[in-house]
Amino acid sequence: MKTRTCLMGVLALLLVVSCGSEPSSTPSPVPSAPEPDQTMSVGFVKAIMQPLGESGVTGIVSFSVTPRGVRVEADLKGLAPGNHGFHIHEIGDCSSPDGKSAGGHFNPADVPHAGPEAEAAHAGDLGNLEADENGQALITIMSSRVTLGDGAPTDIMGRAVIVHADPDDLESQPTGAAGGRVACGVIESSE
Ligand SMILES: [Cu+2]
Ligand SMILES: [Zn+2]
Repeated sequence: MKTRTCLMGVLALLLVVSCGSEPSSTPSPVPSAPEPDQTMSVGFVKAIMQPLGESGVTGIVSFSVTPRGVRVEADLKGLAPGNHGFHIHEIGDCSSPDGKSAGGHFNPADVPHAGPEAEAAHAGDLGNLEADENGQALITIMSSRVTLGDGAPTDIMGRAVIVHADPDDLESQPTGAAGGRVACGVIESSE
């Protein structure tokens, strides 16, 4: 009787131990990180356009990342009616009164100047803005030549947007003969 009680006690102990141990399980795979939403990660990106000299041209240019490239939405006023060259320039410095501090057209691929529809063009070649009779220009441009906030050679964050006095002819080198610079703004994230 004593031996049997002891055996039962051992069995009971084994039962407790086996019940207490966690069932072995295969480790669950680490969930893959969700695709980053680039539109969110770069925040609200814009260039507040300031007049150069006495141009009186002001406005805002907003940037967002889409699956088809960077969307550029410009809303400017104070322009002479007609077309005005519209570019991203290399240096985010609008400090000089003529805007020359912004440097030349943003051109990481080292190719000739052209228009946005051309097979090859400066990444910063956004073509022209057309101002109406009231001097306002509203335009949306999609660019697949630039990126936003990714640190790539094509990244336009921190560079400058320039609006010119004259139309960009989309062929003259190296700037499309677009004349003087009438507004400048640095591309910045508000976050
Ligand atoms: Cu320009
Ligand atoms: Zn150019």
